[in-house]
Amino acid sequence: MRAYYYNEEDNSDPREPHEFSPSSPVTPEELAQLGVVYCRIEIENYENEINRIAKERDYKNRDVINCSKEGLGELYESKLKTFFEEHLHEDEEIRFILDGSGYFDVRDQRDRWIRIVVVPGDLIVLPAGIYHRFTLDNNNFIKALRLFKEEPKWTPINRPADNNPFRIQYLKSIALP
Ligand code: KMT
Ligand code: NI
Repeated sequence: MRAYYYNEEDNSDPREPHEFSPSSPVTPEELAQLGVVYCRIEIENYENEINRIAKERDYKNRDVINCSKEGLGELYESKLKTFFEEHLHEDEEIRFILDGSGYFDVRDQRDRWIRIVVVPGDLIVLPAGIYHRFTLDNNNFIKALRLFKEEPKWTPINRPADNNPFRIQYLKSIALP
């Protein structure tokens, strides 16, 4: 995994890297301070490992999303628009990348965007209450396994959601002592 600060001065399409030159990298430790967990799982034999994680965290459901023009059909534009709107969830969000690539952007403690590059074999956990968004990159294709605690639903709550109890709880959880 690679993560870096997102250059907001760059007005190009969100699918462009938006990386500073030179880059302003973000380490896994810095992501962990935001509650963002990341690990690598071998694609060849991912099922066992995913099953273990799902069991450990009590995830009962999953689906596979093919995020591409072919995969989403007439929902392509609207889905991608929704994904890229800054939002939070009241549950953590687990994604395992099976194919293709894309970007998850998360806000840091000072409200700056961090861009996380995801490729096959990457598993990412975004905590409940973190403001984030997702976009495809220039390859316009990602296939990801999505894990859900209960029914395959995940309701995005768009920013501003500063009074949301999960948001408040999240901010408490990342506050320095
Ligand atoms: C999300 O929550 O933004 C998504 O599920 C995006 C597609 S998964 C790569
Ligand atoms: Ni989301």
